[in-house]
Amino acid sequence: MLRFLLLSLALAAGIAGAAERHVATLSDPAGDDVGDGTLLYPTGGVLQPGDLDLRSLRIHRDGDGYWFTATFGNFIHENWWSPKGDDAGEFSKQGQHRLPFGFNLDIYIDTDRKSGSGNLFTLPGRQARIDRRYAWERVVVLSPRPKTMRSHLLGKLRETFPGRPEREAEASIDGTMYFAAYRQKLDRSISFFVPNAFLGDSDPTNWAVTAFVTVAAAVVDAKDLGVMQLTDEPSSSTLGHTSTTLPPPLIDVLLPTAARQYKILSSALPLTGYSLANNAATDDDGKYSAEAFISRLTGLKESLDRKLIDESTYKAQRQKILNEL
Ligand SMILES: [Ca+2]
Ligand SMILES: [Ca+2]
Repeated sequence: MLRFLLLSLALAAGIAGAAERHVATLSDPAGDDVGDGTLLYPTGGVLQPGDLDLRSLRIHRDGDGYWFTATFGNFIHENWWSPKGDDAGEFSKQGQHRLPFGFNLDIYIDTDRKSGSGNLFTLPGRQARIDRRYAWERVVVLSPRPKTMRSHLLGKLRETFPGRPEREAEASIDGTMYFAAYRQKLDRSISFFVPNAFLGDSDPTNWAVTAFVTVAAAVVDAKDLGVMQLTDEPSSSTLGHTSTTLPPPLIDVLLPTAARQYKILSSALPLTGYSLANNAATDDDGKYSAEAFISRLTGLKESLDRKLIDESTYKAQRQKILNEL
């Protein structure tokens, strides 16, 4: 109770913002909430264009930590979902949860700005990799089910390394991943708090962030980890697409232009982000580079080493990448 009270106070203080300092405001175009440009929304009409259309990400800080504020195209509405999904497309409220919002926002933070230093993988279910130039040290995840996400990841670690002490497994997650549990919605915006203890003492004006929005799905395992996946035809519980190859299930990537987002996602290029120092994204509109190619293979190997994918998936995906040469 005391912890809750203190956090409530922290929230109130953050919103009041007496001593807050602006770090950066990064903008994203309107109307690009279609991933690679070909995504089709689930049937049933629960999710509407604009709901997941990221417009800006603002970062500011106070004495205790950082506030991230994401603004979307539409009013952020509650969602109902069945704990195990609902392929029939019938949303009975019986046995369903009410969620405060229906999306996930992953923010991968490159705190040292050294190319290739840090992680290139993204959390399970995102089906994407991060460009070497944005290799990250910390990831902040906004999800309607933060605790469940963390516990599924922890379960996966336990399963992979059964002899490992529990504390060690928890520390390996909590040192690099933060599932934001304290957030406030206001119309089209949602703010969430990340403590200094997690982000360390690096200079935030030197960071770069790679961020994207996915549709929240029931967090039933560590494979999709709460991200709605794609099938060729959309259903009530999957996204569809009209591309010739299966795009990743990312709805909106934080980038200065829609063209760059479509290019990256349709070419399966590693994701790039925004540098906070100059409010710009690296200009990577050039051709498919050798570095991007190596980054894809490295990211894939990393996923295998971390037991996020199995050997057969690794081999199949590796072959797919090699075939593009
Ligand atoms: Ca957008
Ligand atoms: Ca975008």
